[in-house]
Amino acid sequence: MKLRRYQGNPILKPKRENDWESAAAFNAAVVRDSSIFHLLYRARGKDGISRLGYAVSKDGFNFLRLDKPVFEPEGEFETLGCEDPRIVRMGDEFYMTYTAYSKHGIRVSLAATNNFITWRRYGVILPDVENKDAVLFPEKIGDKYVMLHRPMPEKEPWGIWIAYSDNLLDWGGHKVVMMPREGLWDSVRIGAACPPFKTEEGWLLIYHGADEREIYRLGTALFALANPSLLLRQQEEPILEPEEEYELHGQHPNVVFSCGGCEVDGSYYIYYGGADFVTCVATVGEDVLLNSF
Ligand code: BMA
Repeated sequence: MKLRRYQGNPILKPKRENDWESAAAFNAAVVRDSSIFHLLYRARGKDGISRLGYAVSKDGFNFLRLDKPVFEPEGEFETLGCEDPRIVRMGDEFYMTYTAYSKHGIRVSLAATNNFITWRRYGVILPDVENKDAVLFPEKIGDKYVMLHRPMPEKEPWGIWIAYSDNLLDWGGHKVVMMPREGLWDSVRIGAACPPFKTEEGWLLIYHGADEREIYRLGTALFALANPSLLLRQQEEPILEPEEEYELHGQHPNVVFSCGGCEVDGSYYIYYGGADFVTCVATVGEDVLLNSF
């Protein structure tokens, strides 16, 4: 089972005329709300710093962009940029986890909004360790907020961990839930891509994996609904791998890397970065994906 690429990819490219997004526009988070697609993308500027840009769409393929970033580095943990946003809706708020990058290292941070323009910032939520690829589950499970994240110890392989919280700020119960698989496409490091989708069969996770040759692909796994630390099934084959020109060549060759997806009339729309340079989208029927496990 493979995702179907949109023929008009890439849907966002860097814009020369705007310094802040002139080097790359990739790795986007998405939320679909009241039939509008809200896309927050990682824009890299001439200065090498990442900021977040905002685009909206009625159909998920054609986007209108703002000319200014909506989220910019702030404070000592973001001096080198804000990267790779992931968003979930909980109640009337949208919560965004993202990577704060500075001389202190790479940290998971949190912010919230209800309009994508103004933000409440909570700062670093997983202190003291190099860490990224954090996604929140879109609802509390057994009275706790739940997150998947990916610590980066000195030696690989790097796997996906789970953590729990009462207030979204203090996290505990950290435990490995999935590790890279030797000899396969995800042998060196893996990390959550989109926030998990709730399905009848379990929490569907789309994740990225890299191998020894630094090729980034996307794969799928299912976790138990009531106990999301329990890995039920994992597909052996990737659902998307670099093949097209815009995935093979860019800032980092051979990369498909996703931070967001949404459900649209029985399909998943998966947004992904091509070669750390442009934003693309690919789709799949929800049944087709679930039946492929
Ligand atoms: C990861 C992140 C992503 C990037 C990917 C491939 O570690 O930095 O932003 O897309 O590597 O280069």
